[in-house]
Amino acid sequence: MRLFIAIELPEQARNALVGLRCDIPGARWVPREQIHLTLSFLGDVDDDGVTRLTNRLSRIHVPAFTLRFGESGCFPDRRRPKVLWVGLEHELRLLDLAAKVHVAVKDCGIELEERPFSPHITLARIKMPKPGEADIFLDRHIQKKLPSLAVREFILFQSRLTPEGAIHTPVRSFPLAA
Ligand code: 2AM
Repeated sequence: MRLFIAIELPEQARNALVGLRCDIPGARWVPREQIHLTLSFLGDVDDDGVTRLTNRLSRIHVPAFTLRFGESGCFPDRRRPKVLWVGLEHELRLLDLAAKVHVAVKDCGIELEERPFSPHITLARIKMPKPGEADIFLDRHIQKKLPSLAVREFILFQSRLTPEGAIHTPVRSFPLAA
């Protein structure tokens, strides 16, 4: 199973993020129902690995928290904007949760890219970006007010790749502490 671990966003937040879409040639906007905050991308994991992982993830203890949106940006940079995203303020409990998820995944023998966690929500991908193409998106974001989000759980998702795009299905959700 191709897996990733993420925080699902409430409808209201997803609607607000959809409101940031703008006309950029070649941009593929993430479908509204798929907008999420990735904590960790695992790739392919076998059935035994999934069982170990769900046991291990269910032992993570982090209290529920609230997230506030931060600045928007693009990867790798404005000259080559391949991924357009909205960032989140660096809430300590989010960083704690991401670190604990990372350790749990590694404890299960699953290899991870050793990239530092950079909290962001991907809204669009551009295959062949041109310099400055994301500027309209980055400017639009400055003018909009986004709601804060209450985070009460994190979710292990399966991602199936199809010619029409990825299909994300929740495998199991893990409630945060009250
Ligand atoms: P991101 O774009 O928000 O960083 C599910 O595929 C999620 O896992 C994607 O939305 C992507 O989140 C993240 N991800 C990280 N590395 C990935 C990779 N190598 N392949 C696919 N998705 C990856």
